[in-house]
Amino acid sequence: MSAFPDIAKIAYEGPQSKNPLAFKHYKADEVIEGKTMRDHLRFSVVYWHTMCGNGTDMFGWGTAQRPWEAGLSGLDLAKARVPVFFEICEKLDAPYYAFHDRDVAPHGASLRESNKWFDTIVKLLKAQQKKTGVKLLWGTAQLFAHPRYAHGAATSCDANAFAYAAAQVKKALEVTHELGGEGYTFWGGREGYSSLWNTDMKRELEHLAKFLHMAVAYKKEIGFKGQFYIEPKPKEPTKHQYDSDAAACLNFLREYDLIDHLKLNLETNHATLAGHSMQHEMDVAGAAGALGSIDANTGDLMLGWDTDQFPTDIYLTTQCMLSVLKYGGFTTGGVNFDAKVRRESFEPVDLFHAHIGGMDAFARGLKIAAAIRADGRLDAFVKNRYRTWDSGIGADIEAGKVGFKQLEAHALKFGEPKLESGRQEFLENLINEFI
Ligand code: XUL
Ligand code: CO
Repeated sequence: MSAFPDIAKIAYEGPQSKNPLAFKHYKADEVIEGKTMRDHLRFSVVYWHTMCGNGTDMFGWGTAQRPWEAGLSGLDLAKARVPVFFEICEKLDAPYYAFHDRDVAPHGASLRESNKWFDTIVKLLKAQQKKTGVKLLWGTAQLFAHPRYAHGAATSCDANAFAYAAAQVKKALEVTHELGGEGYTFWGGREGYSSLWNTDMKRELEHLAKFLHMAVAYKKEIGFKGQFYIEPKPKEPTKHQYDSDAAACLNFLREYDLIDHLKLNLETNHATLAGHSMQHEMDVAGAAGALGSIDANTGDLMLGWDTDQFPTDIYLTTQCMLSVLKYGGFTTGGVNFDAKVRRESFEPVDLFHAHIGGMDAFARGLKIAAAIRADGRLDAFVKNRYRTWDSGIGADIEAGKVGFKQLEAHALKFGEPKLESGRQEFLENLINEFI
């Protein structure tokens, strides 16, 4: 039985199409820089927003119309959502999905009951994966909604909460492995503080590192080969999240000897909350060899919180895809739509409009990024800007051949450096030639 009898599989109709339920730019089999769009973009649909989001906000009830949920609750509701979710992925031709343990199955009265319900749903997920060919990009554990995590999970002041969280991650890792997941994400929803008056920050960070080392050990023990990711976010829900941005995460991973075990899963709205552009975050991660995956969404710059909107800004998707191509493309990661439809967009069809728009925006970003690279002027400009480092004194500095004394001698002889324009506006205009 179809939940969307009026919606056919979304087809590519090209830029001239006026059909809102067609792709204008995402042509899965089109080859760009030697790889299909499908393989470059590795689109993924999230369970939490797509199936569980109901439009609730701080000021109002849910608005979403979800006919497949009528009269259902608990495990029955969880069961009913599974085929609907996969119908959406299949109709969108999205090759991947992502979930938290407690989105797909409800919280039980005990850990044992939660695990039992989770197992029931995992069987259904597995069957649907087989039927539709949709694969798991990454799994994760929800360690932030339940009151037991009010003070944190891996950074809780209570060792028993830490243990409970470990048990949840253990199970989520087993399930992700069982479902052939290509990765596993850690987002520390409550790993931070609201007040330093009651917080031993050093001890909490050490605990977080211990927790991740235990996860690395358990991953090895069960033979899970997927990639671990840590997802930076600066605030919301806590005042200060320990994993605040890409640089803070990398510093944490290096300090605690975890750098070889985790890459970053970067999210656009988290980047902007941190006061960075997504391009900045991607470059920080990419330079460290840690660009793993992206949670593709966008914030509203008029609002100061994580609005998780679908990305439609071509400028943004171009920047994202330029970074992805620059750092060699996704391997285990992908473009994961951690995004939700607006509270006012409450009809089921809005879920399709949203994902189609995001996929088309990224397809355009990919095509534009490839065109900018093929054109070569941007790269040539940057290369030329650094030319004094390619030979002579610059090359000697980079090679570690000279120190302050030789540089003083050079400066005395060379005299005043000749200033050249950075040409920002020229380059912004150049980029706009391609948009
Ligand atoms: C929260 C967020 C999470 C993570 C997974 O802002 O982005 O949904 O992506 O826990
Ligand atoms: Co996210």
